[in-house]
Amino acid sequence: MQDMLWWKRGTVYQIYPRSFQDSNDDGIGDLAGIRERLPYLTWLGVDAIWISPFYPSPMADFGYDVADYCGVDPMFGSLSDFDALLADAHEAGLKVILDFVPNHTSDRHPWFAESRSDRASPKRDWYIWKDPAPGGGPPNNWISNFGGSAWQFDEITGQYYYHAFLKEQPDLNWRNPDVRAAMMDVLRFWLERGVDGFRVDVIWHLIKDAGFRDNPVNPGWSENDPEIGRLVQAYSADQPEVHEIIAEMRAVLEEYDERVLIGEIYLPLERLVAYYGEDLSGAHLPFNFQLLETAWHARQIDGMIREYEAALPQGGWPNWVLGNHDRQRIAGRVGTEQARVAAMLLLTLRGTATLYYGDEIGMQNVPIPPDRVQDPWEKNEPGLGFNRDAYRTPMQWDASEGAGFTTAEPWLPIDMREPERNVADERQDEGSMLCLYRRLLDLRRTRPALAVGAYRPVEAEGDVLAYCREEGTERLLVALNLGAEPAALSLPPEARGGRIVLSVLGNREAESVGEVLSLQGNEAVLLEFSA
Ligand code: TEU
Ligand code: CA
Repeated sequence: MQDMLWWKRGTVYQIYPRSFQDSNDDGIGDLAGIRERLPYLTWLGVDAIWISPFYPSPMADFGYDVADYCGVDPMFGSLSDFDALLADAHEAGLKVILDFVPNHTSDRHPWFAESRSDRASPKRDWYIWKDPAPGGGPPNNWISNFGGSAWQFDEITGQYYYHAFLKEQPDLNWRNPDVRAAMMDVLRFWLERGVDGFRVDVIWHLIKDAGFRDNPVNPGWSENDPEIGRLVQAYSADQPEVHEIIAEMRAVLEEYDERVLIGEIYLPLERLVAYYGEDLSGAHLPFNFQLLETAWHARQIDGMIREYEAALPQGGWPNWVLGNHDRQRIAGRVGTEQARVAAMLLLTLRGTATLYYGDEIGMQNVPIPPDRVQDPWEKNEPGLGFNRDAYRTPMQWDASEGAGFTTAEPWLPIDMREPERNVADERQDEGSMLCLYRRLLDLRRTRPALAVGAYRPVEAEGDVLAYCREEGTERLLVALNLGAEPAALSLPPEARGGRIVLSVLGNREAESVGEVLSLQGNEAVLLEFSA
């Protein structure tokens, strides 16, 4: 197992830096705060941290609008704070993955200032500029992911620029070789500093249709959906030429040893797996968001896992994501009881797992009073239920007023509804979500079948989902009850007489099972049997 690359056997922990730990009492998390909390992460048992953007930024989209790719925003600290964090993380055996945001810059990036200043600017073609449509108006019908036209008219030169997200986030023109070269140098800048890899923001967006054709209308869209869904994104993203760019990024990483390239991709399975690239020249891990997108029913999840496993290219390593800063908290979506089942699912499936900060203590979606809304998407399209602030609230470290996160007014409200839902209290309680996560992470490290073993589906019915994980002579069976009612699994012959290693509800360790494994409502069990 030690021969396996770290990013295959390891677990990634996503940190949203504004909300993890504030070290200087301004109510906003920072790099020094993350550094203080490294001992917690090693205690928990994760292997790598991915830190959402901390670069200099006007924060129109909370750091996903980058004004300098090679610096640190003073709000988060300095480059030397970053170096100190990286050194301590490595010392503690943790890898560090950065968030690379290549699709767009901030409108305050010096490149954009130069580009917009003059049609003859040498950086004009670094962004996507078009004349108004004949007769006026935007050049085509493309919509911004945050609502409204994706085109912004710029008075200075009388043309429109394209922005897939906010107008403060103009898209770079990745067809321009100078843009490519400049961005590859950004990767090298951080690789030289010693970072272990990148999570690449909206990687499937980088290349747009050369002819900028109108996107077709999506007949399935309804008024209560975000406006972006009104059109099918046929020409604005996922274009064949994007794979050359990703291969170029990958080649830069290959100049160094054991670095990882993760791509953020929201696409259907068959499109997603193309991002492994021809002969695996693309992303090592095209993020698999199927657990976020599939309805929480055993038969659907079972089918989805089988399809994903079957769709992987030869040699492509799987991965699973249970939460991120753009999606509802798992404990909010499926409930606190099922969130324990989800923890076992995430950490027993085959492939690299990515865990979102706070999910390990069962953090909830937090209601945000209207006067405290921060998310620009919610401000653009209010009331549709897409306020991402709800999943970005401060980490709950203890039961004190600022939750151990800050002593100042936090940038987003702290969830006070369940005072004992915090790291300090849950560490003391063996039955807590936190102790469950720690136990599962430990099993993943000590059981090769979980970390790197083969996956084999097991037939089950109703609310029960089951599969085996196998490596060498180690044989494990995972049975999860995705319902609230008791259920049973008739074990496949080879697993009969197996012994329970762990139940998410506790109290069944070492129990031996005959032909039928009984499960309480919301119970998930890991069973060991011999080959
Ligand atoms: O998100 C990309 C993306 O597609 C989001 O629009 C996502 O679909 C949406 O938030 C609902 O889940 C990335 C970042 O993760 C996000 O935080 C940024 O706002 C966005 O890119 C722009 O950089
Ligand atoms: Ca701070």
